[in-house]
Amino acid sequence: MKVSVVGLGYVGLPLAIRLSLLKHSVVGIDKNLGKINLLRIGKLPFAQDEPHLKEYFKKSKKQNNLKFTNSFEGLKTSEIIFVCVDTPVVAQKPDYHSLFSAIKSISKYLSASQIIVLESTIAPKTTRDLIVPTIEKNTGKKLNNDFFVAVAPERIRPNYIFKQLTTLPRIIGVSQEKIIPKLKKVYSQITSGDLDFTDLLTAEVAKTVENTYRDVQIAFVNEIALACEELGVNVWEVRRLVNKDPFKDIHRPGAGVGGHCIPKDPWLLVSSLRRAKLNLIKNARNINDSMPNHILDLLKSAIKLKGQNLKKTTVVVFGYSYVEDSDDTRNSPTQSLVELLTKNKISFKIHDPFVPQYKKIDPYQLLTKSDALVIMVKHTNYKKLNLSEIASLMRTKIIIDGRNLIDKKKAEAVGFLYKGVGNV
Ligand code: SAJ
Repeated sequence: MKVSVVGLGYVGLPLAIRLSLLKHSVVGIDKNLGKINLLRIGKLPFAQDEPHLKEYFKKSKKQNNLKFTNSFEGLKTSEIIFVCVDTPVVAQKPDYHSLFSAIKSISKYLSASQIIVLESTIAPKTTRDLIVPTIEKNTGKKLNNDFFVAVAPERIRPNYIFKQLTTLPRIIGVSQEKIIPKLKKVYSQITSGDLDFTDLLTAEVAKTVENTYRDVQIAFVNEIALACEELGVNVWEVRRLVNKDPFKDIHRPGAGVGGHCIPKDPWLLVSSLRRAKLNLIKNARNINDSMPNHILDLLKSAIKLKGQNLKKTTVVVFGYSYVEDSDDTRNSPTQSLVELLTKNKISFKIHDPFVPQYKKIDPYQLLTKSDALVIMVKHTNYKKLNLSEIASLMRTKIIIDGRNLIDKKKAEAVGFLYKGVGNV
């Protein structure tokens, strides 16, 4: 089948490669010419460490059935146009600049009976109230006569992209049932997971709800962590005991919630409503967004306990990406912590083994003569840290553990003052 993928990011590029390996004729479109030029010469513009991405990209290049371009003209002959552009949230409201720029460019070349599939996560009612009217206005075509629309929200996570793309079930909302067979054909090739067909609005709601649900679950355990700190118990032991109950699944407390999904999807859901207040959901967002502040509070109390002057303290922050073993820094909690440290005039250095600007310097060198180590991301590399060596290098021995990376007793055994989220 001839298909196009618009937006070649963490979602679109793997999808385009997957479709090419499935022998479709694919046009990969992105307005960023720099990215297109890199892809044309077989270079990955991002996620170089993503499992399988390099290998599958190379394989797909050999097949010569995936063309990269910044022109939308190539989609004229596509039966399906997958839209995978970013849909960020700014000040708790959807920012659809990329989405509308893509929709307008697609409209210029839309021909007959094409299916536009929205894989980007969008607020409920966006397709019906914004996207379809924009296409009809720009083309004079009519939905379900001249073109069709589907909402098939992506379900991938950096570091597990191909595993999730090829196995997770997919929700597919359709503008008309007659496009189900064609979508069933292509998506049953993409993933071995169930395909659940529904209407456009239900698909939009289900996607925003699934990530909102996760955000509330994480906020719950972050709040329990604060309670455990006050009560003087270890939240991780409480979590272990509670999760022995097979019907419980308490998530992991930590230094905050980042990424391109969880922090924004609750606001997409909230933005679609006029009456329902969703107070629990808004509070959960605020709790998760406050965790970097809590990290700062733990740091300040540790420095005070050690009788140090905050302004003369050097802090080393481990982890800048939003999640372990990934270079993806979107909405990273460490970004918020850095702003707080700067505001409090606390000098800091950052290390991250995956993020280009922070991976070059040796972490032990960075820690030399520093006063506090703040762990924000549980990168696998950090699990091999030599605690006694670090203790001998640091000026003041403080560890603030935002991800339960370090064993508190082992840290204290080599002289650290250890404070972890939910385990102080
Ligand atoms: N986090 C916690 N505690 C947890 C889980 C995550 O603090 O118990 C933090 C992480 O450190 C990170 C953020 O939340 O900063 C998001 O982590 P995530 O594991 O949810 O990873 P995401 O953002 O890539 O979430 C995606 C979502 N998938 C899609 O949107 C398709 C989410 O619905 C999945 O549940 C998640 O991947 C997953 O579990 O794979």
